[in-house]
Amino acid sequence: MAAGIRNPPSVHAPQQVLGACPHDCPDTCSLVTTVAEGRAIQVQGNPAHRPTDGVLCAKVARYTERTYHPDRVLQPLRRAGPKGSGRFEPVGWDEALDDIAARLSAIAARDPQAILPYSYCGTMGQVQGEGMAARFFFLLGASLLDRTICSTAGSTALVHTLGAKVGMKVEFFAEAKLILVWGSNSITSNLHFWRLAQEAKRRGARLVCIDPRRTETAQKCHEHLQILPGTDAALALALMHELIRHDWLDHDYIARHTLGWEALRERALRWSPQRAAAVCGIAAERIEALARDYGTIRPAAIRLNYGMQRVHGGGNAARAVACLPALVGAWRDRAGGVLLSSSGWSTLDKAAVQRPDLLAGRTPRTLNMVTIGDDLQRPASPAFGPRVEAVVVYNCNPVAVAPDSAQVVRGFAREDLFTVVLEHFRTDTADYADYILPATTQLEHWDLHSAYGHTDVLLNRPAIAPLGQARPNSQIFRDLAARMGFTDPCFADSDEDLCRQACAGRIDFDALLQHGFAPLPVPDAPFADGHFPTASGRCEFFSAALARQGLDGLPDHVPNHEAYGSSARYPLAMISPPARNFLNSSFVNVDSLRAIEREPLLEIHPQDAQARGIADGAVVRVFNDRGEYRCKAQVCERARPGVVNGLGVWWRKLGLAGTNVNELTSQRLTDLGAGPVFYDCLVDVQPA
Ligand SMILES: Nc1nc2c(c(=O)[nH]1)N[C@H]1C(S)=C(S)[C@@H](COP(=O)(O)OP(=O)(O)OC[C@H]3O[C@@H](n4cnc5c(=O)[nH]c(N)nc54)[C@H](O)[C@@H]3O)O[C@H]1N2
Ligand SMILES: Nc1nc2c(c(=O)[nH]1)N[C@H]1C(S)=C(S)[C@@H](COP(=O)(O)OP(=O)(O)OC[C@H]3O[C@@H](n4cnc5c(=O)[nH]c(N)nc54)[C@H](O)[C@@H]3O)O[C@H]1N2
Ligand code: SF4
Ligand SMILES: [Mo]
Repeated sequence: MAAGIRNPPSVHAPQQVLGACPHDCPDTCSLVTTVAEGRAIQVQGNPAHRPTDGVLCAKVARYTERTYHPDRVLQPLRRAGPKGSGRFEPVGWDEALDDIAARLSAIAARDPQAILPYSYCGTMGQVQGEGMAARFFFLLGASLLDRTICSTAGSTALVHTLGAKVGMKVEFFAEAKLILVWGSNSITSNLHFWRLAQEAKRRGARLVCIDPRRTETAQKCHEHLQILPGTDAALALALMHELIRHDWLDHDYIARHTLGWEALRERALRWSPQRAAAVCGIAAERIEALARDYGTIRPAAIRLNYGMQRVHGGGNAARAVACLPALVGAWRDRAGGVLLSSSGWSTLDKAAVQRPDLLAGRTPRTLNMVTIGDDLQRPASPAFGPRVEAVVVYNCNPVAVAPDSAQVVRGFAREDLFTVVLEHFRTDTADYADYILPATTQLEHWDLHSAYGHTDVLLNRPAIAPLGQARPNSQIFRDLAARMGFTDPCFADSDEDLCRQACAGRIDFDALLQHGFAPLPVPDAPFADGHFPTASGRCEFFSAALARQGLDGLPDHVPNHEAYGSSARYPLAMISPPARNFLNSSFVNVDSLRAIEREPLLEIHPQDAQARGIADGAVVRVFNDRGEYRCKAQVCERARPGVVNGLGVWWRKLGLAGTNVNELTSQRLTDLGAGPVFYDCLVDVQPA
């Protein structure tokens, strides 16, 4: 039994254990796991938790299938073939940890910045995410990782407009009369919001979806504006143009609670619906009609989601959309405003858990996780610092999910790179490891969660003992710390201690122990009277902070790096949003879920397919200068003409020819937040 786990659950009496879904999903569901004879037999949604409402998505409803999967890595493995061959031999924990600690210590003696932690949100937990791991890498003085791979364009935009990653309380969407579902396939990736939107619809609300793909969500809305990828700012500015022209503005709210109105007004007046229509690839009348809805229906709520910020201008686009509610005074109503993320409401004490003070004044370099492909291949230089000699990967599968896979693979294939991967499975990334260390799943460890799509904190208690020799991430870092001679007492804290430290003086831990969740203190209509958490206290249409960085202080349309158009080098724009039954690259190896998705698909409009002689169901070659990807064509009107949808994110080794859609995506960055541009990518397609 790992030292970090106290109160191991009884292995005899059948019982129900309260937990939290660990996945990178806005819904952060409260879980009830039924355990009999020490075995988890069912994972269900907690009916007592309002945001969960007793319902789980299809993926996590099958959590036991993932936990007891025959392919779980249940003992440490050491590489026994060339990098990437996937050949491994079992090794004891002590031998593995001794060797890893010795190798890392030797590198650290030269320069600890040559060691790079690489992690993301395989679990969103405060403890098994950047908990003990953060303590370990801060004390070591390793390179810092800028965790940008998902949301930094949009979150930086929110910070520079509303002041923080905050917005409407999700439950009040049920009371809205107009809901814009903007860059979100909610049925797939935000199911519990969608249930609220359905409730609003039953009460007469109008639903409008803004998405280049005709998703299952778009089909169920009253209107669908099928814009070209990366054109949302043009649309938002044209909506402002119409709000101004028809005087559908809340002048009192604008005067008292916003900053930079005159300048924004001037900018917006340059964006007639006709001009925006040409950029967005839709009819101007559709923009005028949407402006009329937004200017005249109360309360009006916008569920903005991260799908619209994975393009060059993603930050500006999110800023433009985040300005809209202030213009019409939508914030006055608790069912009005915008929600992209609620994570900024969290009061959890992250510093107590992560202990950045262990850096003790050192300022290691920071590497952006989006450019891992190039960075692993960079030689030492004064600008870059030391060559990366070791990578410790946890909660992440970069070989599958990071852009420009050919470069990522070349980096991880370096024979002189020492790679340790903490994992549940032999993922595409684990195949490149020198050591794979078996990690516990959410059913086997303690953790604490806040959410980015609602405003509760959840506690996850272990429901079962760790399977095989698996250990929690936290314990693996404790074990390494001990072997590397780290004597700081913080490495003796148990996982439950870490949960309590994050809550101390902020969240009632006894309530968490008893109910599994507790609410954060968030007002119902947080900006009804302004009081935005910006420097000015106002909604900042004009951001002095951005202007000081030499950037545009106002939101504008920033065209894609690889903009769709007749002069472009490749003729089709490709987006790669998630397949419904996978969560990023998680669950791709769960047979019952993969059976639903069948094989990697590229949706292509009949017109584009016909022009290329592509039949429905044919295997196609999708390509650009970065690489080539084979998958099956689905000729359908989910794709608009000129745009193909390559559903993600498959494991390369479970695809048709050993690659996935990220073979085609680029390592370029967004305008704000240095995020990835997965949906800013030109390709062509041919029958294979
Ligand atoms: N089932 C499932 N659920 C998930 C995930 C998953 O992989 N599978 N992933 C989780 C994670 S990590 C995240 S970050 C969230 C992501 O969830 P969302 O933030 O909703 O993002 P996506 O699903 O990537 O994209 C949402 C929609 O944006 C559309 N889109 C693409 N480009 C543009 C554009 O330029 N403009 C506009 N307006 N729309 C665009 C896509 O077609 C897609 O339908 O979901 C989480 N939930
Ligand atoms: N083309 C394209 N690429 C994308 C996206 C896209 O829409 N299109 N989406 C992007 C987005 S939004 C995101 S957030 C990233 C996500 O990318 P990742 O953060 O890599 O997410 P996953 O692919 O789910 O991989 C998480 C891994 O963590 C492991 N894991 C889970 N829990 C634990 C644990 O407790 N301990 C350990 N050691 N391991 C654990 C899982 O087994 C899984 O292999 O992908 C990005 N990549
Ligand atoms: S993935 Fe999302 S919807 Fe599914 S159980 Fe987890 S939090 Fe809930
Ligand atoms: Mo994400």
